[in-house]
Amino acid sequence: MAAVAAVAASVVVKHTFVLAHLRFVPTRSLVSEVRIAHLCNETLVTVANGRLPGLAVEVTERDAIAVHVVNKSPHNITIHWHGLKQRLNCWADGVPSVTQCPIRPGHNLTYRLNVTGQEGTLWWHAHVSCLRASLHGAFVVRPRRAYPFPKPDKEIPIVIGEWWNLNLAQLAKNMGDGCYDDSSSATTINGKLGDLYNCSVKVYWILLSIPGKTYLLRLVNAALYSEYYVKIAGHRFTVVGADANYVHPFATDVVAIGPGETVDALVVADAAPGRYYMVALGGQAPKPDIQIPETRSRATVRYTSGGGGEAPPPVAPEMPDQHDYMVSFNFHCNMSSLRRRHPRPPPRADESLFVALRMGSVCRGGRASCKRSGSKESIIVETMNNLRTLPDRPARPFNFTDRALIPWGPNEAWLEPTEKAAAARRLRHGAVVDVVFQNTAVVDTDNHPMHLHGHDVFVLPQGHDNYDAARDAARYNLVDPPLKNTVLVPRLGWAAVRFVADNPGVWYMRCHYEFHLSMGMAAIFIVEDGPTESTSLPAPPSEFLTCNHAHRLVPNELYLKNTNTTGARVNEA
Ligand SMILES: *[C@@H]1O[C@H](CO)[C@@H](O)[C@H](O)[C@H]1NC(C)=O
Ligand SMILES: *[C@@H]1O[C@H](CO)[C@@H](O)[C@H](O)[C@H]1NC(C)=O
Ligand SMILES: *[C@@H]1O[C@H](CO)[C@@H](O)[C@H](O)[C@H]1NC(C)=O
Ligand SMILES: *[C@@H]1O[C@H](CO)[C@@H](O)[C@H](O)[C@H]1NC(C)=O
Ligand SMILES: *[C@@H]1O[C@H](CO)[C@@H](O)[C@H](O)[C@H]1NC(C)=O
Ligand SMILES: *[C@@H]1O[C@H](CO)[C@@H](O)[C@H](O)[C@H]1NC(C)=O
Ligand SMILES: *[C@@H]1O[C@H](CO)[C@@H](O)[C@H](O)[C@H]1NC(C)=O
Ligand SMILES: [Cu+2]
Repeated sequence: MAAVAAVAASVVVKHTFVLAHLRFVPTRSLVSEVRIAHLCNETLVTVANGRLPGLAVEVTERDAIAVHVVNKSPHNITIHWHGLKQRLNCWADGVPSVTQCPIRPGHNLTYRLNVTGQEGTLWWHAHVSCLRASLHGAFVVRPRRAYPFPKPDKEIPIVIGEWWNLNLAQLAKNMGDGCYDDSSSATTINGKLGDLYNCSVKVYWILLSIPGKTYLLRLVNAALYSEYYVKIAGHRFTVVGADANYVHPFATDVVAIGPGETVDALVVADAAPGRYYMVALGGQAPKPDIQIPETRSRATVRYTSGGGGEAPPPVAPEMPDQHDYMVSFNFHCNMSSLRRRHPRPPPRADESLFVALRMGSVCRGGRASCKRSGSKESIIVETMNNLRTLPDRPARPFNFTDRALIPWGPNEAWLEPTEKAAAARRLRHGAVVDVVFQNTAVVDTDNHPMHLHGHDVFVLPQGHDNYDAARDAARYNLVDPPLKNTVLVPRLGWAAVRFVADNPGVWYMRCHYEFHLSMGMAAIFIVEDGPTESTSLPAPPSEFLTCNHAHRLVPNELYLKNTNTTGARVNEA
């Protein structure tokens, strides 16, 4: 009876996404939500339903959702439902050539989704290289019962993104050709550039705060390139969730959010009535690493009783240094899961992987040897230990976080050689898997937001420098580690995660910096079927059975037959 009641209580939410090409026309006046001024120029972008960001999908936990995607753009498209666990439903995960064939121009596809046991903020985005910069939106899952904190008076999605003057298909092509010199033209907050850019809407009002009320900000970082530090002058955040899992509430004046991450934070409108800037500042590794121009945008928070024509200028927050990566490290270390809502991790792992995240280079034209260290003879790639089977450890360990390797140059050329390979690893159903992601100083020293599809991971701890099993495994938090789908692996440090491989299917694990992904920082976990029908992956929907009507797909083997993943592997020669 309980099961029947649960089904009866859930609602089928239906959405239609019409993907189209829109030309944003420069204008200096804010006439409507869609006529946005973008840096005094016209750029052709692909968007859903004519909006940037796209529609926020809003559902209640346990709803069934059907999203009908009609592709009227000239590109092959898939839509990934970022962070949805997609239990027994990897077919709707939206990874081209891994779980489905892309939706070709003029074609359409219905994604059938369920959200069970997840509450908070997720998001959706195109899973075709750089097009996700304009094809994305929030995916809000409200609780069926109550929030584990006082009910907010209002909820506001805040999607941080990037605007590119460069055509996004061209950007993807440049990356495919080994060119990583492009950088975004502007940072956006809910698609708006704010008042720091030319030809932009002079002011973007983000809230109309009513004194004393509590607002739930649902923050999403949809950017291709940058982690962001977010502050609101005169206000503090109480972080209550991340990646659609509740965290033990903690107060902070700055939110650090990596690409692919989401953060739910309460803000009380308790400042003096007036106007306050909300600023999103892109963080980056300090010199001598290669630098990109500073990225920053701002919106204005206004109280209903404040801000008339002659009002004083908005108060600006004091932002951290864009190079102070400890802001991000501290923020992420302050997360722990809300114990009354989430389970403890299993006490021990069945399998342990040590994955060194690093760059390398491959010779152009498939040659065996070439000049490295930035020579045109080689292409820079990203690697994850990579062998065809994603081995347990890197083939050639080195002092991963040796500062002498910064900046990139001839002194690390010997570490560069790698090869292209597709990295996949089979996992037994129910296996408890530990992955230690070790960041390295080879070529650059970015944080890496590592995103696993189909599962949340417990972030046991993170630390600086080289992981030391004898010392660090003893410090694992097995009581209340936060549950995430994207773990930010700190620069010159490491993060250890644990997950239960209980969702049969083919699941992507990738870095959420788009240029790192395009350079090959991706691998596949193939989770085997369990012993019963209810632990086995059903057959794919009939419309998924063919790519170009060429070959029939077999569950769990789609990836192996049809991969175009470009994981690189360490050359052991
Ligand atoms: C507008 O875009 C074109 C083509 O990308 C470029 O040549 C031109 O410099 C841009 N103009 C401005 C004002 O940014
Ligand atoms: C779309 O993908 C198909 C393979 O599924 C390929 O043949 C075709 O060239 C692609 N079209 C575009 C516009 O990229
Ligand atoms: C979706 O595709 C089917 C089969 O190709 C077609 O019959 C139908 O008209 C399409 N629907 C829309 C809304 O484009
Ligand atoms: C989603 O849930 C509904 C109701 O429980 C069920 O009928 C449907 O098959 C589920 N869909 C998927 C894709 O799992
Ligand atoms: C705005 O335009 C002026 C004049 O063209 C230029 O000097 C300035 O650098 C531009 N500012 C930004 C932020 O692009
Ligand atoms: C939590 O954040 C504060 C700053 O808000 C920082 O001082 C502190 O070190 C952080 N705690 C941990 C465990 O990192
Ligand atoms: C690794 O490099 C760091 C920083 O350059 C250095 O402090 C440390 O001693 C090195 N460790 C080993 C084992 O060589
Ligand atoms: Cu990365």
